[in-house]
Amino acid sequence: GPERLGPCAFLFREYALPLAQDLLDGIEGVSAVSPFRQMQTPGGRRMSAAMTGCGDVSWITDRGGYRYSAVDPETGRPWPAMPPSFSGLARDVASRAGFEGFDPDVCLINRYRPGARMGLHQDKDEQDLHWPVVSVSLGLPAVFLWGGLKRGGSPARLRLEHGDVLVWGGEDRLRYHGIAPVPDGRCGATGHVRFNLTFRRAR
Ligand code: MD5
Ligand code: FE
Repeated sequence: GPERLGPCAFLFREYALPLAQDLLDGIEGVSAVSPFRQMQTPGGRRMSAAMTGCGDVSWITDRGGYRYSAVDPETGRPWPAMPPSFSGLARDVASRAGFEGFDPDVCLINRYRPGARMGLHQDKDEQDLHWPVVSVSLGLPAVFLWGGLKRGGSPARLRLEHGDVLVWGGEDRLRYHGIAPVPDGRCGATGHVRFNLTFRRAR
């Protein structure tokens, strides 16, 4: 069973391992249509993690702010459809964590090369925060930073490895979180790269 990280936060170690090749093939297919890109923050900085996405909408950031968009601004086209292996995994693991009926409409795909990171932030651009976030780690290990509901204090550190899956819901849904700079290494499945799939219900 999962490890409990909080009242409503669960870590399913290696849950996605049997599906890893399907998921990596899905990432390949999505990124062939909507390529990975390093987006700009509203403050004008380039994010070190590169992103793409699939589903009805995906999350974007530019000088105009953070938001969900049905159109990929790089291609001017809708985002690729979510592969069935993606939505099936998200639905199954969410129900194991007690969220029956989770039907994600977005999968944001983050790509971290060595040195890339993600600063502490909350995920709060979604309309209905009672749905959980499901997060799948693939490739190089990374240290997940995991704070409280308010900014400040030193976050807990949790090593995430290839195949690990997290579910954040309920009172843990709005925790500050981030990824420490990814150390260089080599993963048999992905080479020098970490991917993270983040499933959400945005609308
Ligand atoms: C990552 N991505 O590893 C992380 C995993 C993002 C992002 O943070 O926004 O793309 S998602 C971890 C997460 C999601 C929602 C809530 C919490 C953690 N939490 O309450 O700690 O690329
Ligand atoms: Fe986040």
